Amino acid sequence: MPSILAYDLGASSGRALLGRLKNGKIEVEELHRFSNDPVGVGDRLQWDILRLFHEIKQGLLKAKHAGVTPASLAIDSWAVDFGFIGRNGELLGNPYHYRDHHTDGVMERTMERLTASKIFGRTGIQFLPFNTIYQLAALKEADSPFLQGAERFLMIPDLLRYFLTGEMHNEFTNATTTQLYNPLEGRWDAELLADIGLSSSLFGEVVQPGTRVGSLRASICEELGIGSVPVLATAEHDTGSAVAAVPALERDFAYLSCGTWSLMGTEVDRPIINELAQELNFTNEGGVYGTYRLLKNIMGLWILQECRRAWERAGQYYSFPELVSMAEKADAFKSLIDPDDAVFIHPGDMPSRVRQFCAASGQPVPETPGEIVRCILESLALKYRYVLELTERLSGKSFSGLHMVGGGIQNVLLCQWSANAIGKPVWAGPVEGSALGNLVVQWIAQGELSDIWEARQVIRDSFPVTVYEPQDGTRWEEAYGKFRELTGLA
Ligand code: LFR
Repeated sequence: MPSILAYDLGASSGRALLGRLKNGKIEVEELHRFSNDPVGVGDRLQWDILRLFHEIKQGLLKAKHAGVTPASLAIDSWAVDFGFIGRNGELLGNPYHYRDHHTDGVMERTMERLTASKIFGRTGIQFLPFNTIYQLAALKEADSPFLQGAERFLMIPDLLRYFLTGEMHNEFTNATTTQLYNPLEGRWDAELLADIGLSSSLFGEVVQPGTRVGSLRASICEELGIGSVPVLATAEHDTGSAVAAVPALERDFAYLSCGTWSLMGTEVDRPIINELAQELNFTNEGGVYGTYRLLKNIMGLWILQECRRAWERAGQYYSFPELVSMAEKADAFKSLIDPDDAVFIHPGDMPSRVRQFCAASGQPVPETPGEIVRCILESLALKYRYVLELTERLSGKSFSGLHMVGGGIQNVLLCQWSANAIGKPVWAGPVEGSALGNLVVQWIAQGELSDIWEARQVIRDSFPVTVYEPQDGTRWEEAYGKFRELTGLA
């Protein structure tokens, strides 16, 4: 069986995985892993896109050294971010990081001008201050020279694919996250684009996951000394790939894709665009094979990752397992935060922000790293319960448990506490959700797997799922009451 290659780029690290289908099971080999370090230059926080492209080439070289010519490759990454291609076919500037401050206040202004119901009604996408629409509106307001020179708009995987193949296409799952794509009409929303003063000509044909979108340019094959490889579009939004890989057997399942972000929701056949969805600020991101992800972004392990970086800057290095073990020893439910408070979005001194949140809400102030991490993880688990209940209310489904996928499930304390908080079992696995979703979409395109349900069964047969049964119900129930009171979440 030939091998295929999946690149999965997260906000803090990327990896290249080689996948093979053998006797109905998936075998994966991690070829290459690298950090993704955003770089602050002047006032802007930017992605080091050329470094990422370099790492993609390293993945190809490692495949060559392993004696493998992949039958195809595809790339998925975080959503919403983009770059522009100019008249000469070159990238204009580095893509900005979605956590950059240039969008401060832009969402509020745009919502007022266009109205929230128009934006949501035409896109079904939740309001997040860093959505592409607000990033573009911010560039427009700033009269950005990049925008002036732009001929084409490409999102991160589109861009890296373009570097690899020389061909420009916008991929569907990622395009929907811009809040500029109209799923009801099945195209970019020309009216919203006009509202923010952008020409539709920047936005190209939208291709579905599984489409062949070129092959490696001759210059890359020559540089690396390799043969040409077909390049496919997969579910290029990492969350789209992660949900494609949820090893569910039942159609009505709830998932939590757990990484830098926690994305919780359910898969639906058509977008749910109504007043309740808008009021609860749920999203309908495009998925594979006509599905949509009715979900909500929860701030996720970002707060913990950012605390760890702050401690590191202060000269105290803790590994994640160390932090989790310190949290386990700290007192339970001393103080709680709303992880989705706007103070936690931007990079910075996160331990101070957690302390300030607790002080301002009249709670004991967590001091030690163990106390802070405990506060973050308990609060996340409680927020999961809240969002799971909203998902049930909005979708009209009821869930017997929760599938958790992604790197965050290596945090067993979080998995157990999530089960405790929701009072239902958590089924955790696989860890490499996005990369596996990326691979199975390629296999379906090649006819190696018949459809997404066969793919989910094969993933289930190939990777372990750890079951966490809920414990300690009464204490978590009490804590949930306290959490809702404190955060004002009705
Ligand atoms: C997760 C993710 C989320 C998206 C956020 C920003 O990696 O793709 O789905 O809301 O990153 O792009």
